[in-house]
Amino acid sequence: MDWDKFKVHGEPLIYGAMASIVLATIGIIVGLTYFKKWGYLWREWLTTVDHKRIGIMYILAALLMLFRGGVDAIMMKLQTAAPDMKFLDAQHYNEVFTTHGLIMILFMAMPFIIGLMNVIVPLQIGARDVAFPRLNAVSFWLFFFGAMLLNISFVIGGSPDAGWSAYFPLASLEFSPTVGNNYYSLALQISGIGTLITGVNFIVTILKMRAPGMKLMKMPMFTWSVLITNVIIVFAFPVLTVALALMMFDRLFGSQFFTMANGGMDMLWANLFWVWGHPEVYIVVLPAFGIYSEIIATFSKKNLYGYTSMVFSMLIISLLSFLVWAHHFYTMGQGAMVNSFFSITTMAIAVPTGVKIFNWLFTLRKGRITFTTPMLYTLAFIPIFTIGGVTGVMLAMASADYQYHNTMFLVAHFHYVLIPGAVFAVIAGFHYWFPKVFGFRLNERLGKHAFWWIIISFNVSFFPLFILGLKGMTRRQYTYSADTGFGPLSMVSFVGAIGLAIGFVILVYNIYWSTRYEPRDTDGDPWDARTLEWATKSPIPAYNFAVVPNVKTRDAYWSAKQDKVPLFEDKITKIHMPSNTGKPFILGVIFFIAGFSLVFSLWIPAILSGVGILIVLAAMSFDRDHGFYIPAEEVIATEKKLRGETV
Ligand code: HEM
Ligand SMILES: [Cu+2]
Repeated sequence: MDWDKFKVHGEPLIYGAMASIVLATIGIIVGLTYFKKWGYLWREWLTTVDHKRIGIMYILAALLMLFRGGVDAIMMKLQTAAPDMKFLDAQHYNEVFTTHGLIMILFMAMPFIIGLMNVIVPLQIGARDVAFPRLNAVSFWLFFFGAMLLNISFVIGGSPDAGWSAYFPLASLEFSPTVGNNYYSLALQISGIGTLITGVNFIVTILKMRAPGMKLMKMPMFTWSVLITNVIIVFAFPVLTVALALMMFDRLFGSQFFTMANGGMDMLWANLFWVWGHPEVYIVVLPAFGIYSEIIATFSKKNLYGYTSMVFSMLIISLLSFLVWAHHFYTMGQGAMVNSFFSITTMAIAVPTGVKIFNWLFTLRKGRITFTTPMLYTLAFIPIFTIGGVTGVMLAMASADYQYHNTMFLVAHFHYVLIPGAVFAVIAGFHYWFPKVFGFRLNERLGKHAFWWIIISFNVSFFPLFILGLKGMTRRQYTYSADTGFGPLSMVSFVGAIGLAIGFVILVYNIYWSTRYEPRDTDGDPWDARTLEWATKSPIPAYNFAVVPNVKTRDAYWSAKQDKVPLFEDKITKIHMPSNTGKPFILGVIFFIAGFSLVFSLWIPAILSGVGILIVLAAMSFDRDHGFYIPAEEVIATEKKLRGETV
């Protein structure tokens, strides 16, 4: 066997990363053993099927990935801060922007959103869990081990280096001979299957598990956005699955789907990738719209303006998102007719998006606004996202795109869309729903500090890129000479990135500080909010609602508080719960081993783990465990305790 394939040579950076991974692993193992936490970890977390805990694990993993993607970003900014920097070489710069893009979108933004929807959606619709709790655990572990597979590429074998879009022929064996793009095809495949399962699970959950009386048009806006998002997932992800499978065949078994010779078509990859890739952007942005809608309504103390048009504009956006993919390669010679078509569809998306922006503004109008941290992020989102949107319309014009294409202008544009449109949203949602999950708020003063650092630094870091792009600085360019004149603005951009990092550090510090010092609130409704998730106590009991709520209006909890519409009318009875299971975790581990073996073409372990996967799946199918009941007396006791009464 050729051991050399596993090694990554060269840089102190990589040896540093290897050493810290080993140290962190040893640290975790020693810590768990010392505090005797292995059993707790296994029983309460690794085997859990509770949507709230699965959601928390998604969010923790996403925060970890935000750190990793952020370190990648800082490294790139440092390398391009001044002319002729020697911090990263060309190969490493390629690897770093590739993993940065992949991690930020697939392993940070999307799981963060999926984490929030796991925690919140069942509560918002008055359900006790998702439709298929065990499948939900499968989704999480496939996502998690897929993410881990991509992450180890940095220290074992080398990372993918052909951009997050992995265009062929660049990503083919011929031009990218390291195992990096094998990792790409397998890590994304494994976590992508997890996401696809999530899609099915949440569509069924939202369509079938709503509390009695909650008609579709009475659903909270976040739930609507999640429903539409999961429909997009179910249509978009199979395309990725197929594209990645073909990529794997090309790279591992010598097929010629995307090669330039023997009848292969490199543009087939670009098309398949963006047929998934563009809807993917909406998969992270639509739930963000949902989060902002909830926050704006809550902190303006008003009904959301234009509910119906909000729903319809999301439906139209989801449809259009599948009709715009070729705007990513206007310059690849597809002709004026095709470019015009995609130009028009792309610009059309601005219309429903504009409808939403105006609806938010009208909701704010004459509202009694409170400037909490989540509300501040929401208010900052509106103008910043609009800059992202307007530059998007500029890029949508095919002929003008010949100028913008592959420049820093594009990089500025999509960060102006994705950071307010996904990152600010998950941070806002995180601050907003944190007290629901943990029973205390994040500190507002620290929260606002972090907010100002993040918002100002974001603009300092990314606005200069618009100018640099128009001056001709290309993206994915690892260095430049002083006479290009790119130096000063690149330095400004680097300083902004450092400011962003400081903002995130304050945010994380806030979590630590608040855990220790913030006063606990057991009331469960600290913001005087509107939707059903606030009708349970905090922290939320395992069964969510002792009695299933009866919904009569939109924002049911608000009308229960304002107009004394009764919400919980039934008697407490025994509650059915699913039992925990270790199989999804084991499945994830075996998928990881299978993926790793395939990356290095180790056929025997690959086949064995393939058989292992089938065995676990069979075991899951024949599982006769139908869950258990919590007796009514126990529910009553828990409820009393949560209300602070003695039992
Ligand atoms: C937190 C601050 C961030 C900074 C400082 C940052 C910085 C950068 C830089 C320097 C590049 C490479 C530009 C180039 O040379 O082509 C880049 C690319 C990229 N970033 Fe970010 N980024 C940040 C956050 C994000 C987030 C939150 C996302 C997505 C949700 C994201 C998605 C991407 C993508 C998709 C690419 C393109 C990768 C490629 O060319 O293959 N970034 N970013
Ligand atoms: Cu697109």
